Amino acid sequence: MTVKSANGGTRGGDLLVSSLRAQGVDRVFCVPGESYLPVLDALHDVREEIELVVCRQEGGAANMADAYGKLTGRPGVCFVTRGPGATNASIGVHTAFQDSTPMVLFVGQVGSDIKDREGFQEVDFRAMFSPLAKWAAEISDPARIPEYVHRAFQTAMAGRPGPVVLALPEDVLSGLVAGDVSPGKRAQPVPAAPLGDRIARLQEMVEAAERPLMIVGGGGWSQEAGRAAEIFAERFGVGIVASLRCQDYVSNSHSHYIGHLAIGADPKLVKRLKEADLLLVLGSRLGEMTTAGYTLVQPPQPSVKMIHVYPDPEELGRVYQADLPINAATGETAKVLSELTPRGKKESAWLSECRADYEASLQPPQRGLKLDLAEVIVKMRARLPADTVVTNGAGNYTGWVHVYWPFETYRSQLAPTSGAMGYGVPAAVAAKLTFPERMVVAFAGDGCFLMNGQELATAIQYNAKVLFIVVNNGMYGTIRMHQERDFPHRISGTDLVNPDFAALARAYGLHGEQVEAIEDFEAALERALAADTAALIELKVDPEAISVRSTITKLREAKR
Ligand SMILES: Cc1ncc(C[n+]2csc(CCOP(=O)(O)OP(=O)(O)O)c2C)c(N)n1
Ligand SMILES: [Mg+2]
Repeated sequence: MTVKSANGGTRGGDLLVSSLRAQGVDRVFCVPGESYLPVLDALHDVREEIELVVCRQEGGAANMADAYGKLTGRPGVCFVTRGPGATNASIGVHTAFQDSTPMVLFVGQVGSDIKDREGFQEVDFRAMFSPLAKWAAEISDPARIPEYVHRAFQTAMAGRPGPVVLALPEDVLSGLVAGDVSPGKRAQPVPAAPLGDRIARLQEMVEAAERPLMIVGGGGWSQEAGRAAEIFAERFGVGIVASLRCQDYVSNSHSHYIGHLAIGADPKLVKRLKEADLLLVLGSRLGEMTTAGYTLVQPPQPSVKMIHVYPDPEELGRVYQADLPINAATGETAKVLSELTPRGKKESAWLSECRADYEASLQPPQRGLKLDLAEVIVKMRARLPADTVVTNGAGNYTGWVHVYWPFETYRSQLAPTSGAMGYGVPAAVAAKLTFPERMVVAFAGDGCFLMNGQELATAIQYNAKVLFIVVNNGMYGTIRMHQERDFPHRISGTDLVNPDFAALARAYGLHGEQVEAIEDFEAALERALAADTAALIELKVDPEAISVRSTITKLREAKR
């Protein structure tokens, strides 16, 4: 494929858009800026091929690109303007980095002729994004646009996936490239296969173990990889544990799935983890949240035997010195593992007990609340399809979603392991645009919702029929929980005075209503599902029920 030049050359903006098409890009998320007008102009010519989703804040746009990357495995693309746009978008870059999501963020930049004078909104984006992105660069010559775009896509998907940032000086976008030019080849990620001798050793170690557990997580997964991991677990009698917010990597109804590690993990699962005599860590970094602050598995030399499979060799041995490090893609490794034949099958009463604990944890205790979020989630899960995409951001409300919503299919959960508030609303809009046939539910706390609630306008503009659930407890609950634990009764900076969320939703053009008692929830849900537009249900919950397992009173008493 070549791009024909006309009137003496091809404009940089057109070449950039042709290069995006060469990468198979079908949708880009943006907030416009005068710094990249030639790109917007070029997108006008291909509006049938590339949908331009215009957002209301760059944090929303970047989170949408992250969600697109998570759902498709190909980089989500986002365009923002210079300093103010880039600083707003940086939250999405950080999330994509922590979540190993492929993403390419394009940032407008001042013209090369005035560079380094701190011109209007000028920032050194290479320096700004270097700790947040896998690669941050600035294109200096329009003729090299296809080369940079190809490398950006390749880098975003290679090894441990992640975000790439490319700055676009104005003159590069408006400059002309003479002659016919190639927009470049489509990037092809090359997943590394595990070495045979390592897999043989892995098999020996798994077969020698009495209580082996596999911890799944990280980037580069797929429905097939999850299924392969399940087959291996079944054949070798290995329990499966999900890392923080990776529950949807395997089917939670699978006989070998035993729960997930998260902030405030189920104490029974924590006990099981401590009883395990082998950990097969597949794709997870075993981060701070998954390991309860590096206490469940202690670096640098864990007391339990450990096999660590990871796509980036530099991660192996960085925090954990595993007994058997394996540098390979998780999907490739899962496939190889699923093809192994065990030498004798072990029945494990211990594993059956682990599974029984997990199943019991799905039943919420009676807390005697007028509106118990646990009951709401159980009702929603029963009513909605198993492949519903569930999104959330950060806040204690996410705890209920994680505990009481069992996931069945890969990427039915979009939730930032970076713990970034404001993720769920834009991620849900992007999910609905990516998979219009799937049900999409965004859960958000009252705090979390208002960090990107403006994207309700985007949901309406693009007819993304998302169901938003706002869990209103009148506070930044997570922080209040820590506050009451450390400084009981001394409420400082954690109370919120909220708008009427249902009325706010209606003002945006959504169906909006408020629920205060569990007996009213199901009817409200039906009305929301029947609405012609996106819908929002505000749940007025009791702030006393501060978390899945605790109350404000209990926290205060514990400190006495
Ligand atoms: C962008 C961002 N800012 C601040 C925080 C710190 N933080 C974590 S949870 C939380 C409160 C969340 O409140 P809300 O959404 O109302 O949920 P709740 O805990 O009340 O259920 C805050 C402020 C964060 N994680 N992300
Ligand atoms: Mg709250």
